[in-house]
Amino acid sequence: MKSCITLSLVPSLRGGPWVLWDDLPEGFRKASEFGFDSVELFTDGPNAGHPGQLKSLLNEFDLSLGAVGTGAGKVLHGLTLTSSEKSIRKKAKAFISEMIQFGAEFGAPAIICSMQGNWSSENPRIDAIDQLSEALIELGEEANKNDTFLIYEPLNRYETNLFNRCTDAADFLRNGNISGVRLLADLFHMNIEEENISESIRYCFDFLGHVHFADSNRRPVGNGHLDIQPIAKTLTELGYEGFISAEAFDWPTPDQAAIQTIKSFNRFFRSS
Ligand code: LER
Ligand code: MN
Repeated sequence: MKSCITLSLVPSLRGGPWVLWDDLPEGFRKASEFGFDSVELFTDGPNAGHPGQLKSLLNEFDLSLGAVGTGAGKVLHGLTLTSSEKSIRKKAKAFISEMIQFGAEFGAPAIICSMQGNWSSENPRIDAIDQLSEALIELGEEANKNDTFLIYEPLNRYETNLFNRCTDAADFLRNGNISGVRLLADLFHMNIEEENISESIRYCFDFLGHVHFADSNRRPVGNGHLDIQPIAKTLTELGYEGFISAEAFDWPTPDQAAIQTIKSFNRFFRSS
């Protein structure tokens, strides 16, 4: 398992669940100094810094790129895969496709989170699920062509009404023969929605591609009441080899949040 820390390059989204902020070289320096293996980037589109900068920072600090988030497509540009408007759905797919190619250049998958959208009275659930399925099939193929995969993230009920639980999302991928797509287990969302987080991880393990590491209150792990130990034990027993990525509030400060996260990562995943 590899430790990973989120870095947002979108200052207007301050207050969101990212640990490091705004400054690409400084973010990479800190990730390396605090002992992380990798960085998960949240950008306003398919770019980060000036041309060539990301590649040289990854080399300079010997870090890998864990994933790239696509949420800006929704929060900055209003695009979702289940909009009632066909033209918006088309733009959403094009945006994600560019993000897939951007991440793939650095070996990183793209994450579909808020861009999945919601069903609504104008676009009933049955249609929205079809649109999501069609988009994931198409974008999963695109990811495969780029030697990577796509990540789909179930979100809690306050953020989407499509899939809130990893167990239901695993059934959706399996029954729909959707390939090239893996699931993101975000412990914050799972703490709200799943009956038993460890059992859910076990249930959807064949699809598991990424983990977001946060406590019950979305502060860095160790600052809430989530019982991480059995979850870490399950991931270890199952042989999970992916990223454990801190997507948490920068509480009380970005540096302290990063230090707390790596301390928890080492405690739960590195000590035998
Ligand atoms: C994104 O990974 C996520 O978990 C969402 O809650 C952000 O809106
Ligand atoms: Mn998440």
